[in-house]
Amino acid sequence: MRAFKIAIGLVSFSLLLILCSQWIPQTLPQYFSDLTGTTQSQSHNPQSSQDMMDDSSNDDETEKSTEKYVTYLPHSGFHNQRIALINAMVIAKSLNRTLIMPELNMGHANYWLPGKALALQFDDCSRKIFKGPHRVSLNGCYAFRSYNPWSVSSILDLSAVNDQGIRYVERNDMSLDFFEKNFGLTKDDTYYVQDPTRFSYRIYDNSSMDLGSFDFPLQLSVLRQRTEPLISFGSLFGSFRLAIEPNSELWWLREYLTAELGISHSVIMQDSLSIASHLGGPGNYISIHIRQGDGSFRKALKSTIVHVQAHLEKIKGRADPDAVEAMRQLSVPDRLKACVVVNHTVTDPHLRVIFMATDAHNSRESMADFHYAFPCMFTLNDFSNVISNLIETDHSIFLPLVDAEVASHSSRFVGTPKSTFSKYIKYRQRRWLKYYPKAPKS
Ligand SMILES: Nc1nc2c(ncn2[C@@H]2O[C@H](COP(=O)(O)OP(=O)(O)OP(=O)(O)O)[C@@H](O)[C@H]2O)c(=O)[nH]1
Ligand SMILES: *[C@@H]1O[C@H](CO)[C@@H](O)[C@H](O)[C@H]1NC(C)=O
Ligand SMILES: *[C@@H]1O[C@H](CO)[C@@H](O)[C@H](O)[C@H]1NC(C)=O
Ligand SMILES: *[C@@H]1O[C@H](CO)[C@@H](O)[C@H](O)[C@H]1NC(C)=O
Repeated sequence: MRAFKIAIGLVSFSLLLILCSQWIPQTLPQYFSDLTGTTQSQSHNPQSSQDMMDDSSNDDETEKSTEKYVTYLPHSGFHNQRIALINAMVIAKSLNRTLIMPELNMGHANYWLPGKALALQFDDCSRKIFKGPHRVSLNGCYAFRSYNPWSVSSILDLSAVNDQGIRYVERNDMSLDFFEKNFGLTKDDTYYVQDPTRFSYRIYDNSSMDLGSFDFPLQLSVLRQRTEPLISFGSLFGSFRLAIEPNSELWWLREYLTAELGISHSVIMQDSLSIASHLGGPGNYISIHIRQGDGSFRKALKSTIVHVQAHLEKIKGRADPDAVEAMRQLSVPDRLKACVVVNHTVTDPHLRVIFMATDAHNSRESMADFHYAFPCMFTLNDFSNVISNLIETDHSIFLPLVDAEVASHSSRFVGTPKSTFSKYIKYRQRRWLKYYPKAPKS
């Protein structure tokens, strides 16, 4: 796949070299003319798009030329990308357009930039990064130093998208001329929705909600009037991006996709279910998520642990400090076995089996008190024999997804306030719980 991308990159790069030295500076400003504000609106020019289609004569041409598309630009961590993707799917459904889905970046997050700048950065950096057998770090592409794109369908289960009748195609190339090369769509065929700030448009479905932290409203009913074959958004990230009334049709669609769009990568699933079975099987353990690695989460670590621990302490049971102390004496592997066979309904709640998903590298050191209080609490590190396949094949980027997946198969989950990673687990855990009729409801 990488080789293929490199080849595509090289071909388009040489084409660009031939065409571009004059073309880029002259055409880019127009290419991105601002169409959302007070400036002129461009109408679709059927002539030019027809010409494009005629070049590649083929039977389903007419269908292609009447299809309308919507797309957006991704950024930030995996869970934020997934939220943006779900927002885009809801918009595509509402506008009855085919969603052109960019790949998921599983590497280090690239940051938000205004749409225009982000499109240019993707074009420039994705080409530079895949230019040779070794990634080269080049000017202006520091944010892409570990850019690692995977098609959405290789990571997430899209069957719910299909059963909702949402049409999509996958975009495997972030160059600016992608739409022209693949769909014959030029800048004249495109309506650009600009996002000069990170929270610019809030997208409304006839809702009376206020703007919150967003700058201006954008009505789906107005977007529905656009005749251009392609509507191109900048960022669609953020849980509050769509202003849709609770219990409205689009609200249910978003809830449904949020619950159903789960991780489907087979190696991730296999490792996760193996770990879940060591923990007593799906629905037979408690899970928590402690996010503490950066920014506001680092500052909030103490209060996060207090919040999570308060939930864990509420679990009913008969206090049995001697049994808890005896458990502490065992080595971690022996303890795992012992914790799983203890009859939890009659013992101390501190002996419940707990899986902790966390971005802490060594929680047994950094959260020693917490582990001491709950000796039957385990983390991914305790299953190095299971995850060695991912580590040894250079796929450690998937470890957070294994963490999330294991945590999703619990009987009860407590997460980190405000974390999108926790939100993902919460939706998935609730969804899976429906499949475990005998899971303790405690
Ligand atoms: N292994 C592991 N990594 C985690 C965990 N929680 C967070 N991380 C890391 O931190 C990143 C969190 O980023 P995302 O949640 O994807 O995106 P974000 O924009 O930072 O999301 P927030 O959690 O809302 O800040 C993940 O991609 C992981 O790299 C965890 O429980 N286990
Ligand atoms: C939605 O779009 C498809 C494909 O362009 C078209 O066939 C269909 O009639 C549209 N549906 C509605 C309700 O407009
Ligand atoms: C939008 O909301 C208004 C009032 O809130 C209502 O009268 C109207 O029917 C709604 N339109 C649609 C398309 O739902
Ligand atoms: C666990 O303890 C409860 C309560 O005493 C009892 O009803 C149940 O049979 C026990 N289960 C097992 C597997 O021992």
